[in-house]
Amino acid sequence: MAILRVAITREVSPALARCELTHLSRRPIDPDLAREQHHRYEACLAAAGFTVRRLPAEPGLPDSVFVEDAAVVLDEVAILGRPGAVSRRPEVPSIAEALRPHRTLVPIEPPATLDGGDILVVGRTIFAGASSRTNAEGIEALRRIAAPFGYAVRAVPVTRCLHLKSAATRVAERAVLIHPGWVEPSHFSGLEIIEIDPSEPFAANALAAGDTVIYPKAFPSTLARLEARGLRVVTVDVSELAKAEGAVTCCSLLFEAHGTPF
Ligand code: CIR
Repeated sequence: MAILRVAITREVSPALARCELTHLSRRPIDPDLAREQHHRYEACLAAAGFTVRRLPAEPGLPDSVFVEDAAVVLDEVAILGRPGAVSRRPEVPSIAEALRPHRTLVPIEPPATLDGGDILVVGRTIFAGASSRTNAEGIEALRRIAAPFGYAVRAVPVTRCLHLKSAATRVAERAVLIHPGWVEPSHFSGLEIIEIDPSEPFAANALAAGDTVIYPKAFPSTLARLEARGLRVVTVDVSELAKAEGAVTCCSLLFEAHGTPF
C-alpha cells in the first residue's frame, strides 16, 4: 500500500466568533471570509502533497477548526489531547475517530491537560510547552507515552503567549523559527535558529508541510528571512483565524499513513 501524507482539518465553526481568547481582545470575525481563508489553507496543503480529510463543522464548538490542539500524532502512536480550556474538551472524540484508522490512540487522564499547540516535535526530541493550557502532569504523561518509542521530552516554560508553537515552530528538518522574546532560545541548542523580525511578534508560527513551509501573509519581513535561508514558502491569508488566536499550525494534523486517497 502507498504511503499517504494526510492532513486532518475541520470546517470553520459558524460559532468561531465565540472562541476562547487569552492574549487578544475580541474583534469582529467575518465567518464567510474565515471559511474562505481556511479553504485556501487546505488548498496549500493539497498542493504540498497532502490528502486533506476535512471533518464537518461543529456548530456548538467555536474553536474546533484548531484541530492541532486535540491530539499529538507521532509516527508510532497518537496521543489524544486534554485541552486546558474546558470548552474545547468536546473537540477530542471526533478527532479520535478520524485518527483511529491510522494510529493506536492513547488518552491523557485527569488532572493532566495537554494542548497539541504546545507540542513541537523535531526528530526524536519533543519540546513541550508548560503553558496556561498544558500542565506538568500533561508533560509527564506525554513523556511516559513517547519515551518507549525513543523520544526525549523537554519541557519549555511558556508565559507570554498562548502555546509553545506561538513562539517556536519547525521550518526545516533541524531548523526552528522562534520569537526570542516569548521563548528562551537556549532551549533549542543544537538546532539551527531563525529569529522572527522583531516588528512581527506573531510571526513564529509556520507550518512545515513536507518540503513546503505554509506561512501567514501578514509577516513579510520574517518571510524574507525564511526565503533568504532558502526555504520554499507559500503564503496564505489567515487574518480571520488570527483574530481567534489561531495561526497555521493549529488548523491541521499532519502525518503519514498507509492507504489510498479518501
Ligand atoms: C484557543 O484559545 O484555544 C483558540 N481560540 C486558539 C487556539 C489556537 N491553537 C493553536 O495555536 N494551536
